[in-house]
Amino acid sequence: MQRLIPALRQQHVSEGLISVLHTLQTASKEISFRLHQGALAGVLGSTLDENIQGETQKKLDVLANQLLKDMLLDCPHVAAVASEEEDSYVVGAADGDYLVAFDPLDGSSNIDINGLVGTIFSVLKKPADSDAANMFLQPGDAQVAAGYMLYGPATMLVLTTGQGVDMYTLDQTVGEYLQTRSQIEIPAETSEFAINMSNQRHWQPAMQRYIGDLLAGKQGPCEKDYNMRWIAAMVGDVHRVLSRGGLFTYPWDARKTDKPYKLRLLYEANPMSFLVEQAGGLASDGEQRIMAIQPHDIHQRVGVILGSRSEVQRCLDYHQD
Ligand code: AFP
Repeated sequence: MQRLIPALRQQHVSEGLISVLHTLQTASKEISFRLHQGALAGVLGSTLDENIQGETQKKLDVLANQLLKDMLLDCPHVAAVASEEEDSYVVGAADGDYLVAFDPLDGSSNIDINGLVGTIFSVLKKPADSDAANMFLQPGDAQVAAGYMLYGPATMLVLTTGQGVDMYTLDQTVGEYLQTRSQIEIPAETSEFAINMSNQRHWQPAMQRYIGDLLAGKQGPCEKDYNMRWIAAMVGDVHRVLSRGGLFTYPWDARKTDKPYKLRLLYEANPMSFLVEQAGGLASDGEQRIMAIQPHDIHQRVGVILGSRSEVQRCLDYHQD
């Protein structure tokens, strides 16, 4: 099985970008180790602090964020980083040519129940012209690499540099990511969907109609029975979609008038959309491709409908009607 760096060189990825990706995978090994120590590492539970999202920070959120920030800012190719856990971006190497946006530990609410969590990352080129304040505000189509590390029974790295999606599994005996699946293709059809059903009464009518028709099964307009999964960690749900197909959505809902969306564009929706499109799926906010959205803020949130092409299109058709 091929190791990560030779596989990236075989794809003619630049040495600068390889250096950034190598830094990310190195940080992930430390995060994986601490997570797999669980309570023994004394890092479970919450801090007394809140992040800019107004969310209580878990100890591992802070640890993962600090580790990734320190290591990336020590990489000569990284000009700046943006993190879910940081109010604003943090400047790195003056002549670095890459920007890295990341969610250090997606699925934090799963940490204390030993559930799936992961690190999501998105890599952009530092624009030559724009002023520093707006350098991260690039559409997802501008990404040069994206992926996630999934800290599950196996620690996995799933990655695209625009040449398809490859999956690597961490061989704990030698501390190397080895390629275990390459050129992932998401099945166009599926009978599996992922949504937090407890929000059903708060969705827009189109999503209520769509999900209602899925639940109607064989006797309904979809003429087949569906299964449902909800990991409450986007990284776990998207990994299932990449691995066997499915539709994942976190749509608009009316619970908080000032915050109708949950998922963040720059370091959740865009990187996952890059992976899904590279694997032959669709990723939309309900009206347009997610990667076509022009960001206005590094922490902006967006609706997400992604996965198997035919099923996402069916959902979008309900939103067109
Ligand atoms: P946390 O990181 O705060 O646990 O949120 C995870 C997440 O952003 C995304 O990974 C999940 O898909 C979604 O939120 C789960 O949200 P609900 O807890 O509302 O189901």
